[in-house]
Amino acid sequence: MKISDARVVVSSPGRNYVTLVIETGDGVIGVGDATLNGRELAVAAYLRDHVCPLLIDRDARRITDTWEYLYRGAYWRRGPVTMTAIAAVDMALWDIVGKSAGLPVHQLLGGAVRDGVMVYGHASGTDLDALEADFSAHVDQGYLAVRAQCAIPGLDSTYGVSKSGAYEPAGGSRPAQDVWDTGLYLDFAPKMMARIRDSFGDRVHLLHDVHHRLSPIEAARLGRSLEPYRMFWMEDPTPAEDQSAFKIIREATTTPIAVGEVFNSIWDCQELITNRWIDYIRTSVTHAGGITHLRRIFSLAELYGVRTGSHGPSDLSPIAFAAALHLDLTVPNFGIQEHMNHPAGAEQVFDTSAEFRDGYFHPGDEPGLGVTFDEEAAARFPYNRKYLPVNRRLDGSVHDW
Ligand code: CS2
Ligand code: MG
Repeated sequence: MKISDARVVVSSPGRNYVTLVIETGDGVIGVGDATLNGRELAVAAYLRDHVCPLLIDRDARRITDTWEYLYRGAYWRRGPVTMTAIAAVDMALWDIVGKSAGLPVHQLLGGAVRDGVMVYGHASGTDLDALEADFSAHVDQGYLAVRAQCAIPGLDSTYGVSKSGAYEPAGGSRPAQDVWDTGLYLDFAPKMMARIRDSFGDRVHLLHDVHHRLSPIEAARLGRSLEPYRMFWMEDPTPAEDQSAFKIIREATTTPIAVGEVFNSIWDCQELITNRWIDYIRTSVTHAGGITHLRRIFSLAELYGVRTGSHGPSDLSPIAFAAALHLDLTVPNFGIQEHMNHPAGAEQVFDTSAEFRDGYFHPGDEPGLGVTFDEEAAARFPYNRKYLPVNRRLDGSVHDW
């Protein structure tokens, strides 16, 4: 089953996506997501100029060998661009092998250990009333778990909150400028969770994303202040690369911790997992080397009682979401899967067999990943450079966004 073609499609159906299409000589087509929000063209060039030529005439069934070849053969390894490129190849090869075997990828991965994949949705609001209404709408849609984010009184803009319509962080031909103040946030965050628990009780899993913004001791304080609200997790409390910082947080609070969406390899999270400093690992199928590498991360996590909580925002394509669901269905230490609706227009390019029912997703039993990518339709949505915001403190200095 030789690879005869590998092509990169950069398109913007509702938002920018990078898709890798791999075709075999006998006409089997596999697709992979290569989207890196705000830096899409870096991955497209890495794939187009350096990886795709190496794929031609390789056996599409040698998924692990291809992964090793692209990871070790580049010499320069790890990092978001490299690992997103490798991930796209990996997803596409699993898709091809599934299609040629007539099996959904979850059956190639050992089969389902659960009937469905519990997901969490994103509720947000410009104030507590609006947050409560959006949270209620998600509960009404059947979500068993919902993330809560709210504008911080006194700050003009806050991560995770849209002033109109669906939240999309990447916007503008230059980075938007958000403003941040840790004191205002730390005072307000417990009020957010109190409002949700007062209105919905403990029956809905409650999650919150701190988005890398606190120092370790501030994160310890936040975790303590949220303990009365039985959080499912607090996410990215402090910049993830400072792994030893999590020891400080862990020793101060029982609020569960989720980290990993910015990680690209098992080595990025090895210390966090083996020290049990986190409860959920958030690495994504697109940014952490694909199904092949994510399986390894999840297996390491299983040894230490860490569960999965894969990143699944709208800036990963429906291909990535489907690949995540296939893996989620089959790992024993599954925790939860993030779900955001993809923007209007994406359905004209991506057609997925994944279905939502009563709080759970299932990828379906179509051969491969179960996602069809329409290249002709994609050509109707040209790339449109967008940047993620830059965050500045009240004194004007740059802070983590
Ligand atoms: C966020 C992401 O969903 C999340 O947990 O951290 O949406 C993140 O802000 C985006 O993926 C950045 O592109
Ligand atoms: Mg996050």
